[in-house]
Amino acid sequence: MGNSLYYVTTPIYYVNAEPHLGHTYTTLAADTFARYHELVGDDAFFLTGTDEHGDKIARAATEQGTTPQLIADRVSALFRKTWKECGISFDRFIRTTDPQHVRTVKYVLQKVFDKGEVYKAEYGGYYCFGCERYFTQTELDELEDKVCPDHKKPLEYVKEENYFFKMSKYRDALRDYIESHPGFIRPERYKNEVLGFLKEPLDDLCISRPKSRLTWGIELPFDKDFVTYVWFDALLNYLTGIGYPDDPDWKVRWAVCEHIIGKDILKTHAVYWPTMLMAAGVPLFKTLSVHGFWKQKESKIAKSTGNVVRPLEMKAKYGMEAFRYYLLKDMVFGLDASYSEEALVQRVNADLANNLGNMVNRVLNMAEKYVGGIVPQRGDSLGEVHEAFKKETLSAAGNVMAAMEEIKPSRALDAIIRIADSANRYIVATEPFRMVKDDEKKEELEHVLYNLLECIRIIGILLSPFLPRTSKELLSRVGWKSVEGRDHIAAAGQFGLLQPGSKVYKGGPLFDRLEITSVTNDRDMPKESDHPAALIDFDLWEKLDLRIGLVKTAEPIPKSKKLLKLQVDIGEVRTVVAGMAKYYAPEELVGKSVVVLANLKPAKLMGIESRGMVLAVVSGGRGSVLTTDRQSVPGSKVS
Ligand code: ME8
Repeated sequence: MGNSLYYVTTPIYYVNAEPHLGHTYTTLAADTFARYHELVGDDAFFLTGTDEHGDKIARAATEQGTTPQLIADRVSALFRKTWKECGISFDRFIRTTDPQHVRTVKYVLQKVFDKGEVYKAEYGGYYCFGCERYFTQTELDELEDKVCPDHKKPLEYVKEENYFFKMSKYRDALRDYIESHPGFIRPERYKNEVLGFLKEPLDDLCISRPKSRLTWGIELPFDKDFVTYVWFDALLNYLTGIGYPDDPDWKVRWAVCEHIIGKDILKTHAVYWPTMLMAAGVPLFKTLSVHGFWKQKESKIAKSTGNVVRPLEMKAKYGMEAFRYYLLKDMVFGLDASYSEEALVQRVNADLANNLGNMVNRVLNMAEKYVGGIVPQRGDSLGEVHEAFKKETLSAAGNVMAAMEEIKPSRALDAIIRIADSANRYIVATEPFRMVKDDEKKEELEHVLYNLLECIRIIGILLSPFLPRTSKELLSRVGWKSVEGRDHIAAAGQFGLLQPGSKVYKGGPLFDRLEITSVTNDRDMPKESDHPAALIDFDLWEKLDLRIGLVKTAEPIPKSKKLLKLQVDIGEVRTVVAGMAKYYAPEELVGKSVVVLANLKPAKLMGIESRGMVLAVVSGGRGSVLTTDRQSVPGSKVS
């Protein structure tokens, strides 16, 4: 861990339902893992998207009197927008209707067909349109009536000629693989469940649908009368997402791939998918991490049950940070959890408003009142109580890392909240408010406040994967410039990094206390305090050489997700590296009139010398370059 690659995926969601709580949990969990890996210095790539083909969508289109493509476009855009508004840091949003994906699916189908892994046969059986699959005889034997236990809809008897993948022959190889790779499916209970299925004979898998029944799918490259089965199409998104088969780098990302899924799609991911990969001659992904289900009043929360919890409504009501905290804290990864707004309110009030929020408030208040709003001097070792507090604080980083290694985000949050507890106890034990009255205690008072500010800094760093906005806010209040990657996590394992004399900001309460009756009033916690930026002299302003630049060319920088290389005409043509790759396709920037800080010292970024900086703003998760609203001549001075 640290300085390596990481690749995390969510299931791609069907476009027959709008984003709900269940989708949000998985996507938040993946976001937290991606951010955690970035925190420890890994280069993380995070893929999510939508699953758009198949019977389900074709039927929904017929019911709604529209076309599958229109439904897919609308709902896919809604998922994307929802994740953006929830602050989810995905790197790529994939759609199974993307031409690149269609090519990948055809490529793999042809490959397995050529290897003789696929045959044509007639098959009749009971089919669930919700699950998009036939039920096996064993499953049918377990049902009292022929009704799908998940979708509560009668199974339909379907008989037709189709193509089959020889999945049965991989049963032993898969079982051996799972047994010899302990972390392949986790938590353990799901691994055992899969080994349980594999005790029974495995059937071959029907991988096509005749076009006479379904046209909304990817055509088989070897038979134009059929489209491929939705799971054969959908699962391959994980490979398309990293450029398989054309991008030679796909293999390195693939080797570190972690799929995060809910337990409903365990069989497709733990049996269909690895056997498909074996047949296609592709190595297996690294880990399948499976979480349980959120339930509300004893039913699964999903579209079919009608209990829809919409993430953006929760954000508007309670704030995204509060919603994130509750979901990550109250579900033990792997087990089911029950959802209620009462529990959310209680959890957030207890942990964030009372415990963490009050502690931060008290400390920053004291820093302002007793030491003039700056980081005070740290004293030398002043005794047991101080050392014990430092030790407890420093143990948190290790505990968080250990919990995350075991996919226990809830336990990691516990470890962080425990430091806030311990800071509250430290305040009670040392009573800084009494020390202030005693001149002889000045050094100790400063030492206590220094330690408490350090503790806030460490909490701020450790919270970054879980509560990114709170983390930023805490760090900026104690005046900590953020450090990227490996150095960042290292800074959570050390005391004494805050610079005495630097400014701290008290700000308002970090979290409002929530009430269950809160109604929609677009709130987002934590509140960002209005930090006064340091004032500068006119002289300094005059030294800035800001000019209008015309972007002549823009190109991606290999191996960088963030940077683009631009040639900008600012009266002369300069190479400028800009961190805009997440927000713009290179060609979108070409021809734009931008604002360039021309006299910034040259710097090397990814081996390229950048001479200047393009000004931009990131707001609401979207980046935008600054431009002028009338045509200006390249090189004109901005004043
Ligand atoms: O299955 N609690 O898509 P889907 C927790 N397209 N998580 C839940 C949940 C709940 N109550 N309800 C849903 C599909 N989820 C396929 C996947 S992947 C190649 C294709 C989450 O829209 C959970 O992650 O039905 C579950 O696995 C997923 O949503 C199912 O999403």
